[in-house]
Amino acid sequence: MNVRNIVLDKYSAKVYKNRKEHIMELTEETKEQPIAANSRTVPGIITNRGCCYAGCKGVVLGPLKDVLVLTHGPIGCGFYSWGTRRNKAKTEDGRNFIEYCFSTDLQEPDIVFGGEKKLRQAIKEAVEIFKPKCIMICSTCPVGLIGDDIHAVATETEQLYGISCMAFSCEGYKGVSQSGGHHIANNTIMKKIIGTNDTPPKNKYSVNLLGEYNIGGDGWEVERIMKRIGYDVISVFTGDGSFEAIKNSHMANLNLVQCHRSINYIAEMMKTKYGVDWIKVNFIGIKSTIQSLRDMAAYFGDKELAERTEEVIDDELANIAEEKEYYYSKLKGKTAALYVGGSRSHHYQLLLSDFGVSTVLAGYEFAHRDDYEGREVIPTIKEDADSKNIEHLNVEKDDKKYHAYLTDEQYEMLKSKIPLEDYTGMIRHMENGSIIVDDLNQFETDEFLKLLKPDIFFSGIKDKYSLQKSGVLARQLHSYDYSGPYSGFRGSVNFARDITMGLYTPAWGFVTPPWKNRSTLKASLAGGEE
Ligand code: CFM
Ligand code: HCA
Repeated sequence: MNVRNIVLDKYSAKVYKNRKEHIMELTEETKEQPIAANSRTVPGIITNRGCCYAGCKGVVLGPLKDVLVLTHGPIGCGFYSWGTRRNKAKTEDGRNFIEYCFSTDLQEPDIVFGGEKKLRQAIKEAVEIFKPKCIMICSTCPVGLIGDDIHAVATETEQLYGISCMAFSCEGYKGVSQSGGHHIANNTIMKKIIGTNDTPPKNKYSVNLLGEYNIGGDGWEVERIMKRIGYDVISVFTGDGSFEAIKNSHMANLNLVQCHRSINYIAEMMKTKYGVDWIKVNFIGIKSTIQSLRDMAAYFGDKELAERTEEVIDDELANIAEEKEYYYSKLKGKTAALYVGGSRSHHYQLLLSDFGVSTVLAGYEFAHRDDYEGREVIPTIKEDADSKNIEHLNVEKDDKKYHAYLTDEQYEMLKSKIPLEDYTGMIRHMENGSIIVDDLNQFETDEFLKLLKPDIFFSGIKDKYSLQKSGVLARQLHSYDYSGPYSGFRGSVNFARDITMGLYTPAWGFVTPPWKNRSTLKASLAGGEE
């Protein structure tokens, strides 16, 4: 029996029927088959997924440093999304709200009698104390259930205080994961922010970096390289990003999409409305970074830019050459399992392969089929009640602000050479014999661990400790275990250093958990005997 079936066989018939569609053992044949994704977790299964509010407030909006993001809900939602994602930001013009946790702290009486009064009061306090230019109100589950009209309060706030205020109905239960929240955030950023300021870029190599959240300083490392080459980075969505910069983002000539899962909606809508082309980039991994920089140069089609790109690549490579070789010698032949949100499990496999590490299992928490199978499958994805529940914005061409950098002929010519409006799915880069799992759960993690025995398991905070207790090295690919940056050239050797340290200090393998050599349950008989 293959590894996939050994794990699936332990399920009841009902769960088996559901989970078999989400797990794939790669062969020439299965490679072409669809994988089930972006659907509800079976109730009762311990999933690692988060909620819609996490995707909207935590992921996309949270990093905007000049925006006061106000959680309308009980305090736990705001508190547990406070600072945990490590999206770093430098203060500009004296405003940086990302270290704060703003919440209306709803209590039972507010749930019974309505929370709008409290929301208005919180906004009043926030305006008086912090004087923000923009407030974003994010609602959590109970707010949706009691029906507070956060959108009306946002309109009222704009009139009353003369600032921008936007409301996001991103109640946790909406959709099946964080993914719905990304979409909700994208829609309002598109509707209300992009295109509201028209300051011209400094040069024609003007770009926005989309889907880069500056975790552990990744975005800064990418910007450093791009600035060395001569690009004008107009805005970043949204790591170390700002409301002010995003207003102007439609003025750029090219959108670079790092995490397509969380931001592809904006990339598509900006192309339709403003004519800004987008390409898929990946600054995780040495080969991937080089390829992305070359694709960018090819897009602009300028000899000088292409030469400068090669100069910078050579110099950056020379700076890491010695370390790269050393870590390659340490890591070559090791195996890894990766389980992260919606794009890193793919990106990091490419970085691992730079150091000779192969992947035995990879999965996503909330990816859609295109993230696994490639963008071309989008027209074949069936909508369901949950996906229909998230608004799909239809934007139209803005005749005044539309600007296309390429002619139609240039576009067609480049389309076959660089990933213009395209990304390949993760499966395309994986070897036969490896396992792909959508919405991996605790039971499957334990089972696959025993069968595949990877040297290292990359995932998140929820499963990290159980992995370590099984004697396996675990590294968090969300927070980087408080290290980083891992992007670009320098980042790749930081990453290799961290996993080399872990692999050559196999502390977890030496620990015998208490349940292995003594009973952890104690009870006494009625007579007092143990
Ligand atoms: Fe994109 Fe992200 Fe990810 Fe994501 Fe996330 Fe994240 Fe992630 Mo955690 S935006 S999909 S919703 S790359 S927060 S920075 S690490 S699950 S793989
Ligand atoms: C989120 C945020 C998260 C959680 C990380 C983890 C992050 O999904 O709400 O589970 O370890 O990167 O901070 O993905």
